[in-house]
Amino acid sequence: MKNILVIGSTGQIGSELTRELRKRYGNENVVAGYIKGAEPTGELKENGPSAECDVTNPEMISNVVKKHNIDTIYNLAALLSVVAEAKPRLAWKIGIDGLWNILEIARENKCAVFTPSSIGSFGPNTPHLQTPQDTVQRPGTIYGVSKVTTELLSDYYQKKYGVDTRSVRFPGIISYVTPPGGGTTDYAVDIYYSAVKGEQFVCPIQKGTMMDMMYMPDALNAAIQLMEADASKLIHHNGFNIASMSFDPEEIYNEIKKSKPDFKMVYDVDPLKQSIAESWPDSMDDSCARAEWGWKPQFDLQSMTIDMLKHLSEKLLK
Ligand code: AKB
Repeated sequence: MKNILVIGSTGQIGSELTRELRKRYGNENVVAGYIKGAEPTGELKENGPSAECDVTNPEMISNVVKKHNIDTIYNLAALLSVVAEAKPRLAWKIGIDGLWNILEIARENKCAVFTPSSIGSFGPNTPHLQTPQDTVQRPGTIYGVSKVTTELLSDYYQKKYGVDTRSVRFPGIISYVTPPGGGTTDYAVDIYYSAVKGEQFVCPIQKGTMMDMMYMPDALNAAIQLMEADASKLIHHNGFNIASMSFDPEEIYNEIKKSKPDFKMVYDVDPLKQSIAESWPDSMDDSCARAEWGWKPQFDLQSMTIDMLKHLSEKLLK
């Protein structure tokens, strides 16, 4: 039996991950952790337990872990890449001081911990094509610095204290449920909203800039499947490359145009987003995740676009 705590349960990934975990493990066994000002509402609040859980407050987390007898923590508290550049100290406080708090509590209470890393953990001198699992990681953003530290600190707790830490490097995640906020890959979500609303899309990323992306159902499966994987088969523990599709703005635009032929896109490149995007991989080699725990994505650009347009139309044009 699992007792799970999702920290950051009202965010882009957290809101859907909490729902999926409740489906698989039972509503009452998954606690939706939130911070003041981002309380769960609707189904997330009503279907199962929730608790205030601020990663910067170790006593608060420890009390929640003990009260609910938690054995697995999904730690999704983080600032995304663009917003982190504006608030580097806060990004570190949440991402790293917060992670330290969680790892200490996990050590004391024997919890497994999932803390996502990102394609942002790579930098300009990482090989950009089919980026290998183990390669140069010298990012130039505070987001990247904190993600490399996340991987290393999680590995350290695994080796030194035997805490069962695991993580993947998420690409840009695309979903129609909760919008992301402050990321470099957000354009690949925003473009679908414009297409469905019948508005022209102003793209902040230059034509030809490739980035890895993933549809939310695959991202959720990756997190849960890795946490369920047989530990004896894992050679890596943290920072698994996972990949399903890689495209530039023209490719996603042209895919949407197959269903929305009148859709228009123009460019107004944001220099910060563009410089971050250029420093990230064009495509990742995820063969270690496939070999060690059976990672296999379901969606490509075409099937994701059909599903996104269908669900967003239902949501926005009711
Ligand atoms: C971001 O753009 O900051 C995130 C990420 C790829 O980690 N979506």
